[in-house]
Amino acid sequence: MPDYTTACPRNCYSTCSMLVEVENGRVRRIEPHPGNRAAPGGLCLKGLSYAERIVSPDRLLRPLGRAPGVDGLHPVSWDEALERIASRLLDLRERHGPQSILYCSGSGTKGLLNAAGMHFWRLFGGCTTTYGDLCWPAGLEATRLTLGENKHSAPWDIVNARLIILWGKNPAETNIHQMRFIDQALERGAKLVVVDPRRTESSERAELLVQPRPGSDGALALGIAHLLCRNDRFHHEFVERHCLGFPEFSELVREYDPDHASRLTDVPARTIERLSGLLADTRPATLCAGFGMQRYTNSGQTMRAMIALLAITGNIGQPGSGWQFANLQSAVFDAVKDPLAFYPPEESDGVVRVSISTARIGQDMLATRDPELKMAWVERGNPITQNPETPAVLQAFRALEFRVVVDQFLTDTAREADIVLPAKSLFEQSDVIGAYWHSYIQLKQKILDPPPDVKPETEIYRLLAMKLGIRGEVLSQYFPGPADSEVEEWVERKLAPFPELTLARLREGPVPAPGNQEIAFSDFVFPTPSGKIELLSREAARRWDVDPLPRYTTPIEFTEQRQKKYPLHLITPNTKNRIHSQFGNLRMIRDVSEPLEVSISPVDAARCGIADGTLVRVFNDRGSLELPARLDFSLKPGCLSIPNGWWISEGGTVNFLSCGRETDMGHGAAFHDVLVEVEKAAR
Ligand SMILES: Nc1nc2c(c(=O)[nH]1)N[C@H]1C(S)=C(S)[C@@H](COP(=O)(O)OP(=O)(O)OC[C@H]3O[C@@H](n4cnc5c(=O)[nH]c(N)nc54)[C@H](O)[C@@H]3O)O[C@H]1N2
Ligand SMILES: Nc1nc2c(c(=O)[nH]1)N[C@H]1C(S)=C(S)[C@@H](COP(=O)(O)OP(=O)(O)OC[C@H]3O[C@@H](n4cnc5c(=O)[nH]c(N)nc54)[C@H](O)[C@@H]3O)O[C@H]1N2
Ligand SMILES: [Mo]
Repeated sequence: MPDYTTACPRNCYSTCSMLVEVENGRVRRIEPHPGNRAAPGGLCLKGLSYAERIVSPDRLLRPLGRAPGVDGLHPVSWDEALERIASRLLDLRERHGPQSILYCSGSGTKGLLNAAGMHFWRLFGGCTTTYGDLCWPAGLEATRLTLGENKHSAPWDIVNARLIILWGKNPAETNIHQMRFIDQALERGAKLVVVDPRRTESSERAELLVQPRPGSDGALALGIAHLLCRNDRFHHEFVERHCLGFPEFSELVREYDPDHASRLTDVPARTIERLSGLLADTRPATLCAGFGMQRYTNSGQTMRAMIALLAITGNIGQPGSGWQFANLQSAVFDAVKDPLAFYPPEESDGVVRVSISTARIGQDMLATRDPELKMAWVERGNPITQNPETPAVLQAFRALEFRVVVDQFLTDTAREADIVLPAKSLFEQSDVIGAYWHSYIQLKQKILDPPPDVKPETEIYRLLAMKLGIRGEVLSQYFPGPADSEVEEWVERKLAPFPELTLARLREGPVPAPGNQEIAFSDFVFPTPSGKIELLSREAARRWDVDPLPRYTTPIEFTEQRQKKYPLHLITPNTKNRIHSQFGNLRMIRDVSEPLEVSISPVDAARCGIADGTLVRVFNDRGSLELPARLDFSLKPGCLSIPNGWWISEGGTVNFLSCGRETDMGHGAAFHDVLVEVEKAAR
C-alpha cells in the first residue's frame, strides 16, 4: 500500500508532517512522519480527523447560488456560477470601477498556490483589499523593531533551558508538541513559570503561576526589569556590547517599583520579586510569548518590554535561551518578514487599493467611498465569526450587492453569500508550505483527486479569468492548469532559486529552510538600524507614534468610567480540538469536545447571582451572547473566558462582543481589549 508524505497546512505552530495511506480513493490511515523533529510523536486529533473532514456530509461538493424570489442557497452548475460572477464583475467594473470589489482572504490554509488570488485581481484591473492581520502583527513588529528579525531557535533547543517562561501562551492546547520538549527540560531540572490570567493545562507542572490583570503584562515586565536593574542583576557585558538605549531603559523602569507594578498588574509585589529572582538566578532562560497579551491596544509595547527582560539578562544567542514568538526562517518565498508585509494604506498602488483595516473590517467597509464597496470575494476566511465586532461585519456584508465565498463548509460567512464555491481539501492539490515554530519547508503533496465538482482556487481563478477574456501566458504564469504535472511545474519554478529544495527531496519529507539558524542570533547580528538590540527604538516612535521606550499604557477600553458599567475583562482563547472556526462541525471532534461555556470566577458569579450551569447573558454596548456559565475557581476574578471559533449557527461567536480596533503597532486586532458585564439570561 503506498504511503504518501504530506503536511498539515493549518495556521498552527506544529505544522505536522504526515504519512497517509490511501486505499480505493479513500484515506485509510494518517500517521506522523518521523522526519519532522519538532513534531515526531503523533498528530493531534484535528490531524487525524482529516479522514472524516474530507468526506464529511457537511462538505460543500458543488457551487451554490441564490435565485431571485427563492429562499436560501441552491446547487448551480459551475458554468452558471462563474457566468453570474463574471457578469457581476464586468458590470461593477464598468459602473463603479474595479475597486468597488473587496478581496478578503483569511488564514484558513497556508501555501504558495493559495496566495495566488491577488494576481487574479491585478489581471482584472484592481480591487480593494485589507491591510493588517488578525493574528500576530503586533508581536512580529515588536520583535522586528527590537531584535531586527523574527526568528527563534529550533523547537528542541528548549530542553537546554533552565528556566522556561510561558507568557500568554498555552501550548498544552495550541502547540502540543512543545509540551514534550518542556517535559524533557523539566525532567532535566528546569523550572517552569506561566503568566496567564487563567490556570491552563500548560501550568500543571509550573513552579509559579502569575495571574496578571489582562492587558497589564507590560507593567509586569517593567516591574521585573526595575528589580533586575535596582539589584544590579543585569548582564553588564551583554548590555554594553549588544543593547541600544539601556541607560534610558533603566531610567524608565525606575518608576515601576514592586508596589507600583503590583497596583498596575494586580500581581503581589512578592511574586514580582520572585519572578525577577528566578530570571536573575537561573540561566539560560527561554521566554515563549504566546498571543494572549498580544491582542490589546498596548501589545506592541508590551512585547517590547518582555523582550527587554531577555536582553538585559543576556539570554539571547545561546543554547537554551531566547525569545520564542515567531520563527519565520522558513518564510523564504514570501513577504511576511518584510516590515511592510502588512501593507500600510500608503502602500496602495492605485490598482489595488489597500484601504481597509482587517481589524476594523466592518466599520471600514461601511465607510468606504469613491467608489463604495458593492461586492466582496472571501476565501480561506470566516470574517463574520473571526474578525472583531461581528455586528458591524454582518451589517457591512449585508449592505453589499453581491458576495462570493470560497470555502469547504457552509460557515457563517458562506451563509451570507450569493454564490458559494466549494474549495479543495488539503489532500487535493500539491503546494509548498513553511511554518512559524520550526523551520521546515514541506511539500503538501496531493494524494487524492478533488470530488468531481470541486476545484482548487487556482483553477477557479483560471476559469473565471477566461470568462473575462484573459488568456495566454499572463494567465499560466500565475495559475497552473488542472493537470498534476502543470501544478508540479509551477511548484518547481518556485523552488528553482533554492538548490536544496527539490521536488524529489521534498517528496521524502520535511527539509530545513535554506540558511536556517538552529540557535537564533548565535552570530549576535541584529539587523536593526543600530545593529544592536533596540531597547530604545526611534523607528518604533516614527512608524507607530509610540514612545521610543516600551512605556506602559493602559489598554484603551479599560477606562474607570467604562469599568463601572462593564466590570469584567473578556478573554477569548483558542481550544485544543479546533483551529479557530475550523473542525467544530466534525463528529470526531464533537464527540470529545466540551460545549460552549463562559468561565467565571466564583467571586463574580456570586456578585451576579450566577450558579454553575446557569444560562447567562454576556453583554456590552456592541452585542451580547447567551451561554451556560461554568464556575472556575482558578480563573482570576474580574475575568471571563469564552473560547473563540464557535459559529453563530452553533450558538454564537465571541466577536459579537469585541471591538474593531487595531493594536498599537503592526495593524493587528485588539481582540482582548474588551469589557463586558454578565447577568442571568431572561429565559
Ligand atoms: N475573539 C477572538 N477572535 C479571534 C481570535 C481570538 O483570539 N479571539 N484569534 C484570531 C486569530 S489569531 C486568527 S489566526 C483568526 C483565524 O480566523 P480565519 O483566518 O478566518 O481562519 P479559520 O477560522 O481557521 O478558517 C477560515 C476558513 O478557511 C476555510 N478553509 C480551510 N481550508 C481552505 C482552503 O483550502 N480553501 C478555502 N477557500 N478555504 C479554506 C475553513 O473552512 C474556514 O471556514 O481568528 C482570529 N479571531
Ligand atoms: N488547538 C489549536 N491550536 C492553535 C490554534 C487553535 O485555534 N487551536 N490557533 C493557532 C493560532 S492562529 C494562534 S494565533 C496560536 C495562539 O496560541 P496561544 O497564544 O497559545 O493561544 P491563545 O489562546 O491565543 O492565548 C494564550 C493564553 O493567553 C492568555 N491571555 C489572555 N489575555 C492575556 C493577558 O492579558 N496576559 C497574559 N499573560 N495572558 C493572557 C489566555 O488565557 C490563553 O491561555 O495558536 C495556534 N495553534
Ligand atoms: Mo492566529
